[in-house]
Amino acid sequence: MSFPKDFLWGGATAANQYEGGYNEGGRGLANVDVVPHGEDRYPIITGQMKHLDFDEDHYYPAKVGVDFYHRYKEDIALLGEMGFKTFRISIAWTRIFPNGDESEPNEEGLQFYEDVFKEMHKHGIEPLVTITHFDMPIHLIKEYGGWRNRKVVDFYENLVRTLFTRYKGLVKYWITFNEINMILHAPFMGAGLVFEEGENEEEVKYIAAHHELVASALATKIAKEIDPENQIGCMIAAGQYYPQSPDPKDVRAAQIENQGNYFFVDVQSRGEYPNYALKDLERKGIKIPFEEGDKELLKENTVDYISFSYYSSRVAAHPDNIEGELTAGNIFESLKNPYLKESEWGWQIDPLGFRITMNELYDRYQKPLFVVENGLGAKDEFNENGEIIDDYRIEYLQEHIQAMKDAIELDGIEMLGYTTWGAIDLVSASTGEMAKRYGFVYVDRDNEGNGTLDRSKKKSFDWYKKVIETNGEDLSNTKG
Ligand code: BGP
Repeated sequence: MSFPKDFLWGGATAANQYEGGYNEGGRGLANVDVVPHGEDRYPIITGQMKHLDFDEDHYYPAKVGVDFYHRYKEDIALLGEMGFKTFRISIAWTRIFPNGDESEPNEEGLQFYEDVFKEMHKHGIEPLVTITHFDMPIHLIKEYGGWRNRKVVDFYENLVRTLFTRYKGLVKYWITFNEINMILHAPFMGAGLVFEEGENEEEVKYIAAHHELVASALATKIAKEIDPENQIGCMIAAGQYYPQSPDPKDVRAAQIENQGNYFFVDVQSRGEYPNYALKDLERKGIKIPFEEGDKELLKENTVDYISFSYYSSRVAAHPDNIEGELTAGNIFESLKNPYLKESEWGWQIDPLGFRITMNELYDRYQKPLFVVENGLGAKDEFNENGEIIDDYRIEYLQEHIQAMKDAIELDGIEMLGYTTWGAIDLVSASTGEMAKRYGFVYVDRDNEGNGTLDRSKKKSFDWYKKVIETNGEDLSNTKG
């Protein structure tokens, strides 16, 4: 048997794409609420366009998400039926602290998640909780400038202390920041950053990153103080960069890209800034605002496990060597890999790259890995019998689960679990579309917000159920 017997099979979601109920239960407004669907989304999530309020000209998909807020019992029952061992959700910070800087939490928000966690346990599902998934109170952006401001560390501390205290015994697995490296690529989503004209954007991003890294270590410390059973993970958007060719200049370009991502985990898992980053920041004249005690805090409070998302590998080349075109892929830019096929959204598909990425991470940190996002975003259509036969999704998952099995069985990698992205269809983070679906469960809603929000099972529902039942031994699928 390759998968450990307590392997955590499940699925993953995020409040801003899933939960909705944006103005209910005393909730405040968050950065992700005001991110619209459409062509302005990208300049907004990258911090190039300032857009901190709703307006009449845009449609805002996060307001309703797919209404987990009202339908959590139905959803959790469906996941229970599939045999889920774990379910990853994130906390909407604004449900707990509507503005972010209050001293007392909002009881209605705390109660909501308590109900959700209890419902999961009723179905034998262990919660996996992301504390911040592209999510922060808009007030903290308007008043403090987001994570560029050190004060936000104190507000985050207040949030995590509240969560760890209230959910002691209900939640064991935590992730401090979703895809922390996304701060470099989508800084408004990742850290509430909006850039002023002429400012050194890279410097602002690294200052904000330092604050998040300090906050993450602080959360780890508090989590253990409150309950030593707590397990804390860091989380990156992973995907190994390959060199475009064996030209050492391309190999070096790929190494630099990889280090750019691993930087965050190096700090969170090894407990200190790696030398390559210190040197690079120094050359660029970027000063990290270390305060007294930061170094010790980072060193003494490293994470228990390494979690990550994996959708694709990437390709890098030295600027003089670039051949071919860029391809889409989880907000990062990458050169197109001619050896790979791609999804309808141009994300390239590379199951062996998944095994390569797991090996890189495990060799580097030697801590258990937790795959907390993986999956295929695709358009789904009902056939004449009213079914969705999503063999393309099953095929993607089969190949990736097989790669994970190889990593465990043949490479000896320790793995805690695997949660597919968007187990129930939800809003896409990069495009704001509903048409880009990942789920085993279809949700009746379109890109413009029409639809009943009703849930229905896709073919992959029964397939994943069997995968879980056999602990990953039976991945077979009868096509059609
Ligand atoms: C990751 C995010 C998720 C998610 C996923 C798929 O970056 O952590 O929030 O949405 O990617 O991306 P998309 O929704 O753009 O297809």
